[in-house]
Amino acid sequence: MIEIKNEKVLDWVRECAELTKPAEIVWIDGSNEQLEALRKEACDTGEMIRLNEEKLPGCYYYRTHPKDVARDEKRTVICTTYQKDAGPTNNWVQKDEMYAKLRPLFDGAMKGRTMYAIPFSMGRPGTEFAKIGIELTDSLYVVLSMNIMTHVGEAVLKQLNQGADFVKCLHSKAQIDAKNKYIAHFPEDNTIWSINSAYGGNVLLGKKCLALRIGSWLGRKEGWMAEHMLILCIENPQGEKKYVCAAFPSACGKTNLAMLIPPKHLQEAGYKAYTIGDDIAWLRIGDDGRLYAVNPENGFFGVAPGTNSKTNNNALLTTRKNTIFTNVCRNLDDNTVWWEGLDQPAPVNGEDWQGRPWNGQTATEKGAHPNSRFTAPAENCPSIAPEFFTGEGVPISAIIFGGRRAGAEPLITQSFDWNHGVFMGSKMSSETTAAADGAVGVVRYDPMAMLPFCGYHMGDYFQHWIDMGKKMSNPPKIFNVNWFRRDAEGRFIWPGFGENLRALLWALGRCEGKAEAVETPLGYVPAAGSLDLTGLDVTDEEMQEITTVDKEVWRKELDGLKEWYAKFDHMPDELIASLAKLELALD
Ligand code: SAT
Ligand code: MN
Repeated sequence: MIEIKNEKVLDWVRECAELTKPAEIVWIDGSNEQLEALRKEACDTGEMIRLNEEKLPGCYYYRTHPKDVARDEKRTVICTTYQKDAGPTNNWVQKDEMYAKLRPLFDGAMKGRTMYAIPFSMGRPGTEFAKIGIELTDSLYVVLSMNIMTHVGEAVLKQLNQGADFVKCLHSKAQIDAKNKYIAHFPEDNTIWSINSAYGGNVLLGKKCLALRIGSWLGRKEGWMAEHMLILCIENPQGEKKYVCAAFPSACGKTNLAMLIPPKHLQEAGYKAYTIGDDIAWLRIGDDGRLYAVNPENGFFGVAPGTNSKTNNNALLTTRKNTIFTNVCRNLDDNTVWWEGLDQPAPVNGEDWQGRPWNGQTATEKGAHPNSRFTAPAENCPSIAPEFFTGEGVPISAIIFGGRRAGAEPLITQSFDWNHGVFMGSKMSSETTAAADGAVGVVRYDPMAMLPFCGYHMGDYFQHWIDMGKKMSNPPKIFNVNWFRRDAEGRFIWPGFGENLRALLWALGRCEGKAEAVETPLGYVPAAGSLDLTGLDVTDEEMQEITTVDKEVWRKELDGLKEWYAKFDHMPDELIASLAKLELALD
């Protein structure tokens, strides 16, 4: 391994080691030899289980503490000098106070353990978008997962030795003590401290912590954007490639949309879809005045339940090798994995996500946790785009916002312009999911799907969106979608999954001034007949229901929206104006 000579790095690692007192420090260079040895060690200690080598080569099973199975938003904190910089939607603790509170918890937390130092890059090392981090951790699961999710290897070590700046990420699973769990961000210091959790979103610090919370802070400072968005490439029969970004809250189908397989008749017509990212996009303005996106990650941390050959065959195939499964159900007969919604028979001789005997024929409880996950290399994905491997940005034609709402929000709405699109994002709401601790199915505002991930004052964040719009001569068009409308019986009206391409093609049609639309108070919705419904089992009445704006419903929504806006001590004038315009249009 290349020896680290960067004094700043060495000083910081020494400082963290003095605090956490590990028995030894091991640097991770990303070599397969080292990783193989660590995988073996993780299996020897029982931390991980090696799965069936023929059916799932290179795959491992991992289980977290039953109370440590999702992101913990209550324990996620933004620590700045002044509260005004964290804003009304973040948990805030004054940064010096937080260091003082956390230091005793980290003191000796790694005693008798190994501290692994993982230099990593979000974004391909050396590209314009890339940012380096170093995560110090006492968890082998974190080491092995970071190796899948981020870019680890010599290129990063070389950059550090050339003096590259880095985000300081410190993690200790400590005692997995829920009462002392904190995921603390110090954006003013480029620092993240996470303790007493071993769940992905709380501990793979390159992901939500660096690429979104610290990233959004840096993006505002440096003039770019860090967003909770998938990136998808759609190729038309003429071979033209168009790129879209889409922001949905956790566990609302980003991975499925990112890996969508076009409906048969569109495939036959020559449409193709390619995956660039499924969770995070970093966006910059190009010299041509367009917005360019990269996926800073190197793997997928996807929700397992519900993934099957029909909903997302590409994801399923992605997980057939070199994947870590967390909190799914294990089939003891052939040492493979299973989850609810998988189109394979449930094991009769299984072990549930908590390690208890589980029989798919008699079980009354779930075999896999609803937020059980796979951590899989992006290169495994059959639909991965060549652009993913260059790390250069792709020009974005459309930005899609979307939440999970049984009513109110139409299937697809186009904003009147960029600023109105920012308003659309600011009013996004969605039913909560198992991806975060707490109740499931409660509607909450989740602007741009960034409520849990914006590292600063959300009013300033909206302003940053407005400002970015001003700097672009050719900004993406902005849309809002809702795949989750339900009928009176509670059934989903829109088929979703691959069929969502139909709505995206309408959106791309709008970008080219082709598809027909009708103006409503919320924006433009598809005119009757403008959305391709070939072969779909949706009636005209149902289409009508999901593409019209119910003014009565929206007058009630407006009350909630005003309350939501009132939370902010400042909001861009452009958004206040859009809200007023909506109110007027609903009258
Ligand atoms: O658990 S993660 O935060 O990494 C995934 C998600 O909730 O979006
Ligand atoms: Mn996410």
